[in-house]
Amino acid sequence: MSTNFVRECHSPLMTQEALKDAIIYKLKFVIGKEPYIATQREWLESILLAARDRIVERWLATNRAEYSQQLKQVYYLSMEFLLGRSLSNTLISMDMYNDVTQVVSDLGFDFEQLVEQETDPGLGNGGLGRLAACFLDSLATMNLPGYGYGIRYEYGMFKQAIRNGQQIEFPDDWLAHGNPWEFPRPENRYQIQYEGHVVEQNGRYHWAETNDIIAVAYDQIIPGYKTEATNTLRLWSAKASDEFDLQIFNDGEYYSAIKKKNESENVSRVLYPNDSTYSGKELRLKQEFFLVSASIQDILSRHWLMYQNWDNLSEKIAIHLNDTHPVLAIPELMRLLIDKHQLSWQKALVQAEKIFSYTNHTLMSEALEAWPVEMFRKILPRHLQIIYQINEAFLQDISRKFPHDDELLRRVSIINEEHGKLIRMAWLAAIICHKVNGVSALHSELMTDSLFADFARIFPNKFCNITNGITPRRWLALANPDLTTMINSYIGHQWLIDMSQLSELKKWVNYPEFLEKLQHVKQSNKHKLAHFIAETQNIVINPDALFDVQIKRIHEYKRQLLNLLHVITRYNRILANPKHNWVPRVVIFSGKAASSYSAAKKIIHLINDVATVINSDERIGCRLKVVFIPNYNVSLAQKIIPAADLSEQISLAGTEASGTGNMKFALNGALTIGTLDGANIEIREHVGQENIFIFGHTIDEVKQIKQGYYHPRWYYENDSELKQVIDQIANGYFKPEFPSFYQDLTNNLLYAGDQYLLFADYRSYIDTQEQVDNLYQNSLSWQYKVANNICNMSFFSADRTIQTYAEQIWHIKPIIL
Ligand code: 26V
Repeated sequence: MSTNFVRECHSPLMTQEALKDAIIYKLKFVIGKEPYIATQREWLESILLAARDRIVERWLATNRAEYSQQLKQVYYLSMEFLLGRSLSNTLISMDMYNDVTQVVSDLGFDFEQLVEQETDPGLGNGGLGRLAACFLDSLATMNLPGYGYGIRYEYGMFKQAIRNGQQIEFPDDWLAHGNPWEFPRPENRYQIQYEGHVVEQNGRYHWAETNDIIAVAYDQIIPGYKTEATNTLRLWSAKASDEFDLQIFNDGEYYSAIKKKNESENVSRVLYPNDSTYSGKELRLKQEFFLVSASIQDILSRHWLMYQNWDNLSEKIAIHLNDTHPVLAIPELMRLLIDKHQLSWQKALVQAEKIFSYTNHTLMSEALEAWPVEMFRKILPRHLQIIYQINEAFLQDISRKFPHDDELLRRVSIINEEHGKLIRMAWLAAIICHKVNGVSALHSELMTDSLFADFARIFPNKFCNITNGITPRRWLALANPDLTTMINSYIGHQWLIDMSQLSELKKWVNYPEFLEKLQHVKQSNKHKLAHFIAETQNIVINPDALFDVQIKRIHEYKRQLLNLLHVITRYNRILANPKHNWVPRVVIFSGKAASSYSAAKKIIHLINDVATVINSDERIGCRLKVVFIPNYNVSLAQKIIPAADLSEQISLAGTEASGTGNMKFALNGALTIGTLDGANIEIREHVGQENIFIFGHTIDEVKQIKQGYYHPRWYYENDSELKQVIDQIANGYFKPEFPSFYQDLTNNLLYAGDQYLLFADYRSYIDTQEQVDNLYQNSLSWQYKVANNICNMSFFSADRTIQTYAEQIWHIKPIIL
């Protein structure tokens, strides 16, 4: 990894006195409160606005530099951004953290307590949204010119609570107290058209009589770490179009006008969950078009302002599509260039092919977006024409290159004729984008072997792999200050912008003193988490126990249920052999189930029922505890990950595209127990196979099992421990008041095919967990492996990931500041 962006921050620091004045000024003149009656939240807001002022200078300077240097820009289009809280991140970026902590304490507050009041905007479902946020952080930190574009959902990811073991959902009204980080841009607004019809006149097309909505921009500053460079995340909010409201007002129908206005503003009302399937949901299609139409209009208008020329468009902009959700950007760019700016079809097509690139984040067929043609025609009639025209030209080309292969034509057509005519969005992306990448080595390989096999043959140079990464700023410096301080004391602090320097720690891994320090940091983080769990969950856990953690969305393929089978097995073993010297464990779960995903919800329910039985069984004592921490989000991840000893990454091989939690845990000194899936494989390569616990069937074995006859019952009948666990779940051991409650879960495993092969991987998982226990008993050997994980994590920095995108896909260069 090159270190060309390593530098110190030269901006003059504010004195603590001036900082204090600035905060009090904000409290008085922006919030409008006297210090002695202000609430904690009002103080927080004042601090945050004072911090924001400091970063605005850099923002304006970066924008000026970008404008004058006329560099190529990347635009990252994503339906999700999971930024997490911003205050601490902004402060470490500007090297103001310690000063602010001091000033806040002089004012009589505990900074750590105060920052807990900041809202954590949940504008994403999980890995895909968090990846987008890590990418923005790396882009800014590396001085790369980029914008994020997304939607300013009024309600983000729902808030989860657990009542009687069950998940219940509450709306996430994250804007209730306003959002001090955003800059509303009421003058940056675009008309978003829907429906209507297409009129042809002299070979030109006009989209007429449409129902329109206005998109209004809200900007947020994305600070780069210890650099003057900042970037912008622009989120769009829907506003009713003034004209059509006025018309109805004039007819004297006040209430119906208001109703219409509210309905059209629904487009940015709420984040869609990634549950069953998107297709068929008109509002989702409208939402996706809302994002791309506003963004593309904005990009084109900025380009025109700077260059008054369309010929250099692809030299000056790259647009990246985060999954298929923003793929409508392709026909929207074509439409605007052809219908509005009078480019020829061919010129517009050539530009689009150079401008767009796309990342695939899942191979699961349920998650692949396909829109019914008739619905599409109603909402976006002009875009349907454009997609048809792209498809026809493409199919003609293919039939020339691969004559007499009707099967191939049928397979690669954007229009899937088999299931009542569906538009396959991933096909449109694969045809037009000049690069398509997967997110881990295995995923990218499977992508070109399966989903895109035909396209990989047609376009041999299009497909590539860029393994995901995470930002060490949030996931180490912010989340784990004690480990950060310890690392700094050995190798200085430049590793935070050049993670390859972590390998310098290798010198120390054989020194017991180093390993003991690591253990000490972990222990202190575990105490903090134990404290948090005691306070919020009313469960007392033993901080000396092994903390075994699985936190991520609840999904059958991620196999939280397999984890639970181990928990119950362990429980049975302790009961059967109470005198044995058991290694105490705390098994921690956290994660949300999509609200309509009943199997996932039932898994949450079972985790909680198992926790209730085990935690209150006096025969077990502190040797085993099970905790489900509700309302998983970025802030909670920052608390839990630094305290983990064991990271559960146990998806069925071939199902988890990459995973990024796996990287966060390893960087924070947890050992991984995992399958050979997603980025786990590359983590094993980097940390060494002796420093990770791998179990389960490989992708090739999984394929073989799935091709033949898989008999989950056989495992059940031939493994007495597995049989006991399944019988307990099925017979109501964990729900005596409703004994048959979990039979659908067990029937699904026993009789409905056990789709994710829990039974096939059970035994090797249990045996590997035993190895985990054995190692944990020797603290130095354990910490030695921990140390080897930490110092070999440099590859998993999002800076490396972004550097690769910048060089291989976007062809962008840093701003000179
Ligand atoms: C997943 C599913 C699962 C089946 C039901 C419908 C459905 C709809 C959407 C999704 C999410 C797809 C995209 C996604 O979030 N993928 C995640 O991307 C992360 C960043 O690349 C990666 O680390 C995760 O492995 C991958 O699941």
